[in-house]
Amino acid sequence: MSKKSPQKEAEKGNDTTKDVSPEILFEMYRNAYATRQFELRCMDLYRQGLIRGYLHPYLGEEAIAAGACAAIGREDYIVSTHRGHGHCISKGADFKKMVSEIMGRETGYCKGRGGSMHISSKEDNNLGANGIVGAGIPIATGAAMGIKVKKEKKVVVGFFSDGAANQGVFGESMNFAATFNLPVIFMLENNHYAVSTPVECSFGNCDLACKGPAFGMPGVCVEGNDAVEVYLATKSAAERALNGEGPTLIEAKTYRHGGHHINDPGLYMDQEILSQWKAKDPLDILKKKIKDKKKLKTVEEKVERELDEAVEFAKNSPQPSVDEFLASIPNF
Ligand SMILES: Cc1ncc(C[n+]2csc(CCOP(=O)(O)OP(=O)(O)O)c2C)c(N)n1
Ligand SMILES: [Mg+2]
Repeated sequence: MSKKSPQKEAEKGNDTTKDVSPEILFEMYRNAYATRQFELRCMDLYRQGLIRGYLHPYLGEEAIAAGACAAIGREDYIVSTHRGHGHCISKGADFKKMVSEIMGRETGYCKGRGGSMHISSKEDNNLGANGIVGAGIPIATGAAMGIKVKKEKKVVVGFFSDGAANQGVFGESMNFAATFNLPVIFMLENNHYAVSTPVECSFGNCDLACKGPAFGMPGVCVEGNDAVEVYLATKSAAERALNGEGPTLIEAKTYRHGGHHINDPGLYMDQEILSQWKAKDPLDILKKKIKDKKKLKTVEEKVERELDEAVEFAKNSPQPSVDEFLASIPNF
């Protein structure tokens, strides 16, 4: 199994921060910080028994959603995954509705019926998380086909990870998108694991960006812990798509900061590699690129206040009504 130093991998390339406006840097930091804090609060709520089911933290991967969503417009679409809180937040989701949904409360995005893996928000053009690995990829492709048929100037970013890239539907969607020149960006979050299976054990070629040209589209590999790199790659892929030049595959290399889900201690993870990735934390990387440290602090405090309010709101929200649920079942 290869033990390439992620730090060395990250050190390649020039500093591209000058290509990004201070407003975008702040937007990305706000969303990455909010995601980190959101996940920590959810993990705490889970351990208190206030969240049921599964919880897949996005800790360590925050820069990908923050960078990609900052590069597209509100009118553009995203499709998310089971590890989707960062995608929702970065696309503009409401914290109160998110926490409520995850806690199974009536005030949540799906009235508490969906939970962590089924958040979608029409108002943000977030077509939804998905508990079925890989299932978001054809949804993103279909949405892009819809855009093309309606002759709209929009783009779709479909997020998924390495495990999903080994599903058959990945190849079918990539081929379909390339054949019909669709405005879709396949955002492959290569966090190096599908549950406990490392990419080295499930791919003959671990540089997953190579799958782009194989299907007839560019394949770009970026440092996924650097929001600026993700932003710039997404921006140029979006321009390509909007110019009618078709889809792009972006492989953003990253690493989970823990196990697959909250109850997985991740004992199978190589601790040396994990600590190397933790040393290049996405929030620290972004923070270093922002000069106005005072404003950073203000952004952090505002996010924390809003998240605390959201948790209180969700705790005080009603559980879904059993009568309404039963009434929704035909012939019950
Ligand atoms: C079709 C399908 N097969 C298996 C599972 C069980 N499962 C849930 S998450 C997961 C791993 C997904 O790995 P990856 O796509 O790399 O996403 P990551 O967890 O790394 O974000 C598996 C196998 C599932 N939910 N759906
Ligand atoms: Mg993965």
